[in-house]
Amino acid sequence: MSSPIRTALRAAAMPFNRLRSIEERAGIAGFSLALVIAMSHPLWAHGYEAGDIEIDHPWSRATPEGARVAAGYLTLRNDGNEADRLVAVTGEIAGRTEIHEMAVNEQGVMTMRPLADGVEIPAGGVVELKPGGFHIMFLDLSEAPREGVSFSGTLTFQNAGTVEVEFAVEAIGGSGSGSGHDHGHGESHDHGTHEGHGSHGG
Ligand SMILES: [Cu+2]
Repeated sequence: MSSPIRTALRAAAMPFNRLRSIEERAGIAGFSLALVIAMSHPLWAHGYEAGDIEIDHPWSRATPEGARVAAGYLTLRNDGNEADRLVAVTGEIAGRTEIHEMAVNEQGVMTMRPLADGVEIPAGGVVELKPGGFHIMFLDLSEAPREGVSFSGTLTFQNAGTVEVEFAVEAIGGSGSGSGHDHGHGESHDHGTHEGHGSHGG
């Protein structure tokens, strides 16, 4: 008797109720996993792909009255074997868009600067664009981002090319969690410094 046949016979002899219990266990595990994922993401979390780059939850914040700029955030994961770069972004509400880095300078002041070469996403790495760090800056706004009204845009990667995305818009003070609450990690800095862009935004 060859071994594949013996394996098949052994499988056939497996009691039915044991098979069922394995199925049930897998089902419960799958359900639990789905529940954990559902609980850790807001219902409207969304993702995109461009080549080896996974893009998670592009979002922006509603702006205070009269603001001339808005920020954009998202998470980038590089599943490839080569580094890539986010080199350009567009947003339908913005005349132009820059990629910025926010950091505390030697004087202890929060500043931001445009990154001419964009942001690198190392092979196998994850880069978060988030309040207080790397972010997208929408300038020359034709329209203010409004809470609950997403706007479309594009992301261009050096290797992975261009992909269309939707930026979900949270409340003023939103943190990207979808809860609409500011959890108080000093994000008010963003608003203050971003306002400064208005002077050279027109
Ligand atoms: Cu900025």
